[in-house]
Amino acid sequence: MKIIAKSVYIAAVLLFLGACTPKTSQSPTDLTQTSFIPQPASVTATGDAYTVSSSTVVYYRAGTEGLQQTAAYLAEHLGEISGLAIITESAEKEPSRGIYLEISGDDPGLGNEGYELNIDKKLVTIKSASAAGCFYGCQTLLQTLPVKAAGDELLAVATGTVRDFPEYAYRGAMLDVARHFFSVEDVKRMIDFLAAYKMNVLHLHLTDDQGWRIEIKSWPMLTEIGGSTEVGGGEGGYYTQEQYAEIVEYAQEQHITIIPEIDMPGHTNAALASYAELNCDGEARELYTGIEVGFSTLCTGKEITYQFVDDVVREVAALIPGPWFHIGGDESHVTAHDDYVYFVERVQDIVVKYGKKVIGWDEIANATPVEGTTVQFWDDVENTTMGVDKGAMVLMSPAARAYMDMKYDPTTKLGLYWAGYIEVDHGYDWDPATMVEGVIKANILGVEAALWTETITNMDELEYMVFPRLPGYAEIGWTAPDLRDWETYSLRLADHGKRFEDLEIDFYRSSLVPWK
Ligand code: TNX
Repeated sequence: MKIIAKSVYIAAVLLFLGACTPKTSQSPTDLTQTSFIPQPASVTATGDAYTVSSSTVVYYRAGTEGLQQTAAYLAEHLGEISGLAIITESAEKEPSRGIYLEISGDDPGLGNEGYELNIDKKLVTIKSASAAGCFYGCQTLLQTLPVKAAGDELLAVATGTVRDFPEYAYRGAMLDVARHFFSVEDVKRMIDFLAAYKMNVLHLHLTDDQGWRIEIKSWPMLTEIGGSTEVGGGEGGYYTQEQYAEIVEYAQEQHITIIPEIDMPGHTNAALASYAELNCDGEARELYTGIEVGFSTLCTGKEITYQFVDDVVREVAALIPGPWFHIGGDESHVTAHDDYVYFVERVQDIVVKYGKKVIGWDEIANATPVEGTTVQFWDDVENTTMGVDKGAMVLMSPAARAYMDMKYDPTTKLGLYWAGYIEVDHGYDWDPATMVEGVIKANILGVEAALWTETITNMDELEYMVFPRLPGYAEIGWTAPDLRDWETYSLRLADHGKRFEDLEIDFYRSSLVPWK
């Protein structure tokens, strides 16, 4: 009886202790077991753990511009994960404990955007030649933690070192806000998705036959009339210049460049409906809410057209700190070839005049590109190699691999399939440097996955098409091809399923991925 009482007592004490001690069951000690996406260049483990606690401070090297914002970003996210109030502080030198960010250019092996993340029992350091690199190091650190901690879960991170740098300078996604309009809040959520996977460009397809989505103060009817509808006849919408600047700033905080696209001379029905004088016959077109392409063109022979383009480029270029301006140029099926070439050559001079570099869909290679031009490969190999022969760089967006509006398989309700079905493995398993014969890595600026929105009407639908393909495109842009293969990637992607759930991302549960 006495013995029984004693063991009950011991059991009670053990139970009590168990309830008071934070759960360490998840405490990882092998950093190489973390499912990082994109896969870093190198990960080594030292077999211990660092713990985020209420006394954790995110320090940043005093006097380094841009780092304070990144430190604040990390502290905010650590706070959200843990429920703790994590503060930031500047430091004159490396502290002995906490998390410390520093810009230091003495590691040439990492390039400008690379970083080294070093995790010790007491101290985590992230060092890079740039604030962007430190930001990527923060994303790597965040991937060692859950998106949301469960209750009193201990936030432990395995110790070791990650040394990492990107394969391509440009790692982007495109969102078509013309066919269906997406709000400022929606675009910000998309920016968060990109940032989590170290992508650094969001290309906004701002104008098309069905809608004009950016306020142009000198041509106000573009949005008043041209922004008033969308595919299917919904009410459309547009960004004021102030809202657009807000998007640009939000992206900049996460080291993402916004590229505006004004698609011309085709895909311009919304403009042609807004201003009669942009049409060769001087008659305004009806607004269009269908999904045909290739039927509209600006009047390339009229001077007013170039005044219009000059005004639009001037106003939009003034809103963006980034170097690129996208002029579209695709599917101008009703513009005569010579008129098309004449138009593109005049427009590129306007873009250069306002201090920006030209990007256009691969058709623009039919013109003689100005220096610094990038052609975006989507479908036509001949156009793309012609662009390279003429000295342009290439942005890789092969429709058959990187169009997120393509259905996953024949049962996918949303999306199109003119470029084929793109299951998650098919979207992942390709190499930009061997995609187009005659286009080698040195010609390639980077990779961009595109979401056209003829059939995508809201954020849930967007998420379903974007996830889980987007992290794959991020990895193609970031990770060297010899460190990538579908087998190991699919296992890492499976681990990210929990992250998607916690972020309330409505994703496609492909049967090819062994979700947990
Ligand atoms: C082709 S890709 C287009 C777009 C469509 C898309 C649909 C490109 C440069 N043009 O206008 O939205 O297909 O997948």
